[in-house]
Amino acid sequence: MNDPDNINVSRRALLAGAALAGVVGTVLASTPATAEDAGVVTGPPPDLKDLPRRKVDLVDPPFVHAHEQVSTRGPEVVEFRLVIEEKEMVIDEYGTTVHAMTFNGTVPGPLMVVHEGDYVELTLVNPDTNLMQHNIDFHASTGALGGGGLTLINPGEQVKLRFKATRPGAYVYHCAPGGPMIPWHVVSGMNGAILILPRNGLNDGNGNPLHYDRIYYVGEQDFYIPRDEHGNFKTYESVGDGYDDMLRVMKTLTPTHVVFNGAVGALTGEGAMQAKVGETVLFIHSQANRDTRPHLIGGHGDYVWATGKFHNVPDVDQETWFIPGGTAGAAFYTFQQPRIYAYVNHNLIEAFELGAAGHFTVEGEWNNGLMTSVSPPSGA
Ligand SMILES: [Cu+2]
Repeated sequence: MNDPDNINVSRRALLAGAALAGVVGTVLASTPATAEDAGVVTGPPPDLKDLPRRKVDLVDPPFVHAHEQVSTRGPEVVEFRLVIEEKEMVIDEYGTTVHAMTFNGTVPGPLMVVHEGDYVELTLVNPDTNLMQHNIDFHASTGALGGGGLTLINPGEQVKLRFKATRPGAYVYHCAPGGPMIPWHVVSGMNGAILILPRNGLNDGNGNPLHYDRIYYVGEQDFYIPRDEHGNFKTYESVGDGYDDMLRVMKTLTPTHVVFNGAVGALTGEGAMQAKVGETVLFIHSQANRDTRPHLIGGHGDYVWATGKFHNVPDVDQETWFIPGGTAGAAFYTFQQPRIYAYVNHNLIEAFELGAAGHFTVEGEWNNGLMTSVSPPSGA
């Protein structure tokens, strides 16, 4: 559908502004067109017909689609499809709602996994049931605002972007449609992550391979829900109606909710992550907007790439690690004791008052050598 020699994104961005002006006129009027600023015109795409192609069906976080850790294939073109879904979502136990903007209907969007040297080929779909213009910026990619300058689409449009995965690591992707639209879309849920594994898998920095038994993707999300004059959270007819109020809350830099995977408690109870004693888990943790500091209560980070980039030697024996806003981190841990672990943002106010906490349920035998109750609580 696109002639890559002649992508005139600026004209399309202007048309989009006109088309949507009746719905969210004040919003778009204040929005510089990112794609227009990019002025991107690409040349003919490279001939990749000799590379194998593989289509991947994405799954909802915290789960991750099946993938090889050590690649048994050469570089390939890996095809993904993301459908943008604007939808009302409940984000806490009190029924507070947000008109979320999502990739594939989840907050965060799904984790994609490829290997270094692969080509990521994404079809991005903006169904005509949506109201807003969207795009995607891959921090893992190079050029054109991370692809944002080539992917701005109106409701009823789709676009296909291909980029080469040159740097191994975990990276954020997010919507970035220009100006104040960027933080608004991101804090309304429109972010996710991609994991680019080294072709021969992870290692400890000394060349010793690291293999995981399970992988979980935790996407941390800050929400800024406006309140009415009585202090109750407000609801709105449509996504655009809440914009002005939400922007005021956003500018306080004080989120009303900081949650894992879209809602307070999403990763607890039925949603708790699972493991067995002796199993190794790779946690991918992204925060597209704010700093965070993951901590596993009762466990550690055996190997941690806090900023998620695998050309760096991992830190070992970590208690808490720091992930700057706009980054996806990776941590690797082998469970040694059973029962419940809490996985939190160790700003404990954010964890226990705003929602940034999940659980691990771990099965297996208790190791008294590591911990034992010498004398249970009793009268002093
Ligand atoms: Cu968007």
